[in-house]
Amino acid sequence: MNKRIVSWHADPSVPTFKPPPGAVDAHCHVFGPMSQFPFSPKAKYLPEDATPKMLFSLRDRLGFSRNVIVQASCHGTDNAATLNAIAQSDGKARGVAVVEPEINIDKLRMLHEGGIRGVRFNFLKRLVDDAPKDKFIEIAERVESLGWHAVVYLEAELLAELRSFLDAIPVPIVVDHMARPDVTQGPDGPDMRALRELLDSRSDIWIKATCPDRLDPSGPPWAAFAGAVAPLVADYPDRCLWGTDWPHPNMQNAIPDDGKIVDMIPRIAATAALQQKLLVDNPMRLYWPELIE
Ligand code: 0GY
Repeated sequence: MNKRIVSWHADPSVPTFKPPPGAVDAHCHVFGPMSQFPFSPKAKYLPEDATPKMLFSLRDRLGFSRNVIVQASCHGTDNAATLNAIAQSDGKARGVAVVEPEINIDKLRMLHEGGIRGVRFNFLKRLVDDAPKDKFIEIAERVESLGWHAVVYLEAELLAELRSFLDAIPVPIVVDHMARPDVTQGPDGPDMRALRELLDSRSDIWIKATCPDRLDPSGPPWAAFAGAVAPLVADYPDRCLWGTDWPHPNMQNAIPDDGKIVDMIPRIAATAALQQKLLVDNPMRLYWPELIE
């Protein structure tokens, strides 16, 4: 694993869709720069640098105002690259960290000071060596006093097996990429039904309506994704987030054009009211609640 991988588009198009003022890209990452922030020895991929400057320039090109930077698995539990990006953002970025189970409340408070508002629990075997559920619950209990939420990354097949774990999380839960449903099953397929059942079990579970490129094998213009996801956004309008997923880790064989990903938004959130919730009101409630009037 010596060759560094580029997984992002060199020249993304300017989208036709214009996001509402204050729109938040609520799922993106930074990589490195490696010279300053080396990757974890446990990293499962070795990306080229995807720097804060590149991320903020993409934000402006796509017409967004803010970013939520999610700690990527290649940086392990060292959140320095994510914190560095937040610190360079002029207050326009916040983040989600990945932490060691032993982390104490003082270190968590320091992360909070640095702009972190959530902790991520990753269950994807191709990305992490282990996912200790009991430790994750202890972390979730520890972050409750900070007002954080838990971001979980898992696959649809794991929803049933992880249900008692999810039930035991005492803070709001955000499900990355809707738990990766098979969107070719359509809006009423077993994966979407299982996700809806989870959403109906608690009012504080949110989803990211993200990653047409990852989830729709038909490729652009990602018709299966639009067909499966639009009804979900319509039925849970106050609990959906949206993000580019830039720099698209592990998508080097089908690198998406971020402008085209933004142009998906009206196909999953058809009205201005839904777009306002998806892109502004909902992410602000989780990441910048103090700015809500
Ligand atoms: C994503 C998806 C992926 C990678 C990571 O932390 C990560 O490395 O999240 C993936 O490979 O599916 O959300 O960026």
